[in-house]
Amino acid sequence: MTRVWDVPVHDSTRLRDARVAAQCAAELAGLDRARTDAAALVATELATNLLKHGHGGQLLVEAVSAPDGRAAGLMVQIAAVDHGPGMADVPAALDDGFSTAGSLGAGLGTCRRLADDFDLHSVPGRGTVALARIGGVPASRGDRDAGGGRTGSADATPGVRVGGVNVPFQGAEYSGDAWTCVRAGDLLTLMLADGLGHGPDAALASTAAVEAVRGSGHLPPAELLRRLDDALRGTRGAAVAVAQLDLRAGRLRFCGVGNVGARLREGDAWRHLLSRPGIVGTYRPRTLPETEVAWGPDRLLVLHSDGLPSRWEPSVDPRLLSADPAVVAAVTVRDAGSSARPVRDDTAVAVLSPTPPDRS
Ligand SMILES: [Mn+2]
Repeated sequence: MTRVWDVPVHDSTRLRDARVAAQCAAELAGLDRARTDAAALVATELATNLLKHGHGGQLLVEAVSAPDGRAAGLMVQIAAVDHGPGMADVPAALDDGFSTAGSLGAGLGTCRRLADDFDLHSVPGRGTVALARIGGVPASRGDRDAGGGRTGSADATPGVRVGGVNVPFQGAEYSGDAWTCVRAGDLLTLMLADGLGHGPDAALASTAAVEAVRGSGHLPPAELLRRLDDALRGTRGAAVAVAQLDLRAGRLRFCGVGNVGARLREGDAWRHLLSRPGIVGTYRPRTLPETEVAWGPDRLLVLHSDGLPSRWEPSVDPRLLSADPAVVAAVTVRDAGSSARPVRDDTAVAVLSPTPPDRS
């Protein structure tokens, strides 16, 4: 089941919770002592940063798959989300020693050095999302310091990255939503499942979907959904979206059942990819038509559960095209929410995005 630590950070008493969350997620991901310590330090730094620069915010910690589709191990993902004043100069903020609050300026630079993946998106007046992933493989730190992303992985997925965030309803331990990504040959399959309702029974349904997708990444989306329909019998059922990118052909195929959202960015325009009514595991639609579109460097795909209001507005910030996909997901959740329209369900957002040229 998707365990998420949702830590509200509005005073220094929560710094310990941030650290403990990272340690628990590291245990779930099977990290060794050194990487567990790194995750705990990054969580503490990002939480401290929320207090110092963001007027408080939210720290989301979970164990996730690697963004390049590598099969090996889970990573600890730490997302710090705030509605604070933002940063006018992100590169300067990432330099060790820089701080607008006058102390602990080494924080973000330290996070970037310790983490396998680090990204920061900040808009003055809107807020900041800082995202770090810490994995168990101490790969190519020298490469990263030289200015690239993580490089040299033999089975890295060229040209595309996946990532997401999962926010349980009312800070619950488990989310009824889940997403995963599997690679089979040239096919990269992204699946997002929203177990009916929320709570543990919803989490059981979405977890069954994640498990059924593993080892089925060679199936086309519609066929995969039929397999999921069998796998989810006996559970409460789920709404499920499947997007499959053929990396060689540059084509994206989509098929969804139930109330799940899918938005595709094509250059400056966004379009909805439509799902069929139904409930995977309970009520299967008679036909499962697939939508097929071209994929390219100006494309971005957002899959989301109905915790996100259906009328959410995609950000037009061009920097998000080159941002870490989990940053895109976190910004989407943050900017779709409002105190006038409280969330009534788990919210998961998973994003497929092009890899910027300097990282591929
Ligand atoms: Mn839901």
